[in-house]
Amino acid sequence: MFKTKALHRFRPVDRGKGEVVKGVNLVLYLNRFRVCSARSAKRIRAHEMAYDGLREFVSALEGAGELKRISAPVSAELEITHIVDRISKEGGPALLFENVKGTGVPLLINAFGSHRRMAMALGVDDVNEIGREIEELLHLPLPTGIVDKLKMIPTIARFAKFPPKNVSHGACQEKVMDVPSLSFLPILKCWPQDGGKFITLPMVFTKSLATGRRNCGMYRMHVYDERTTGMHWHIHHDGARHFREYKEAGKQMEVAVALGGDPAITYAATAPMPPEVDEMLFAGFLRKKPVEMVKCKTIDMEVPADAEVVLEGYVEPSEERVEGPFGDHTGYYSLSDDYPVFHIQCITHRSQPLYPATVVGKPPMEDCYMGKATERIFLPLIRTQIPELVDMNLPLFGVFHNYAFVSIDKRYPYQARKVMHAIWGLGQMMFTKIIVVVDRDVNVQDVEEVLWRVGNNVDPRRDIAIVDGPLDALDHASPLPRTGSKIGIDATKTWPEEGHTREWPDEIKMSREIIELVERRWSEYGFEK
Ligand SMILES: Cc1cc2nc3c(=O)[nH]c(=O)nc-3n(C[C@H](O)[C@H](O)[C@H](O)COP(=O)(O)O)c2cc1C
Ligand SMILES: [Mn+2]
Repeated sequence: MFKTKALHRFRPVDRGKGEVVKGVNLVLYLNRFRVCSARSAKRIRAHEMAYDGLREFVSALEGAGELKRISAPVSAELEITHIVDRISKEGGPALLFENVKGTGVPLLINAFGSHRRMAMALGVDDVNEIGREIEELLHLPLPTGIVDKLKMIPTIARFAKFPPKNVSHGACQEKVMDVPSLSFLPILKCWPQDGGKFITLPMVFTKSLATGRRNCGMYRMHVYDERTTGMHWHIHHDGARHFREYKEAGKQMEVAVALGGDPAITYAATAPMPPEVDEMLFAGFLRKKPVEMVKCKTIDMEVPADAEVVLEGYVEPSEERVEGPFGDHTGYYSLSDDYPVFHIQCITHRSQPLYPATVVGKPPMEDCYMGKATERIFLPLIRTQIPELVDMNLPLFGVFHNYAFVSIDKRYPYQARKVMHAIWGLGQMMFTKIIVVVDRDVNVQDVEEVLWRVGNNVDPRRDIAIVDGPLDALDHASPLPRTGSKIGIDATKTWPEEGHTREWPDEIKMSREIIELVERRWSEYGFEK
């Protein structure tokens, strides 16, 4: 009945037994790394996964038949978008546009745009490997006494290899522009009604005024002129949180933007890390090698040394400008709104830079695969908060925040409700507009199966929870920006304790003996095996 979908590749990660550490905070969990049993130590990936910059990744893609070079001249206005859109919908390769009209800089796009390329970007065969590794680390026993704590030291030392490392030189600073100008880059105007050109794969670096801690988030940048862009950090994100500190203090805020580098670093900028956890630490963990950071030329900020291009500048505490509209990953234009403004005072770059970009639009596009990697990598961390969670599917068409299909090991009445509320209280999962909860044996990666269960198992009045709360800034249906309602659908088997006193029928299943008998006799009936 249920078709096999590409998503089937994402099978649930086997759940280990043992103690689950509380807290999604990566630093906490890195710091709590406990006694590492010899068995687990062996299973932790030991080889290096790091790419020495974006070019090495391009070579790897090319070697794997995952890259197409396009030498025909193309325009950065709309034309590239439509090519990439067609290629994305066909499940095609990464594209390297070598001749973008008006600039001498080649443009790399769709480099993350498949499950395979996403895995390659993180140096694994399958992103589930990273999920499993985190799962194992989380299930190492917690230290109980002083001896156990001492035993942890070698484990911590092992992770100490991965924090970012400051270096004095970086390829990203081979050239310093005399007069900074964005005009040398093939920046895209993505969709017809876009408010202008947008930098679409930027790693935006900021520091907290209060703690000095670094953040790196991916926030698209509307180009106003050669030296000025928008700074589209949504209010729920860490860049905006840092900005509020500067705004309250009435201080100018230094910001650096890096483009390119090891794709694991770019991915880390998109990952929903808890506040105050350095994405560069996470990138180091992913690539099994510290991220090398180099100090900016004009501001007190460090950026990945292997980046292609770095923009250095500042954001004024009270300046705002209209940002957008922008054809967004929801498949709709996100409405224009007032956002802070980024002033570029210095640009450094490699001597022959490569410009990384993406186009978002109606799914599936490149960002969907980044989202899917996040789903797999963060599942074990989410389980530390929601231990009954068996599997989770954030379907591509759900654009990260519209839908979550989750299966749970239900052990008490109303547990599905508890899970919904836990999801709505969990970091960026709080934006999930529609949550469907099913029992543990349901394959949430099969959307048809989920909808089949919903149809059969739900009594709408009883099984639906509607709550008010924060929503993603991109939600255009909510009555107020960033605020509206969310729905949870409990499609688990309803128990008598939940008010269902009628009998609940069993699902139809054939007995094992008959299945085996028919299997044995299949060719005898005249069917092909
Ligand atoms: C291609 C792409 C574009 C994105 N654009 C934005 C954006 O313009 N503004 C924003 O706030 N988040 C954007 N995001 C999401 C954030 O990067 C993501 O939520 C990240 O976890 C934020 O990091 P932070 O929690 O450190 O702020 C984008 C993500 C991707 C993959
Ligand atoms: Mn962050």
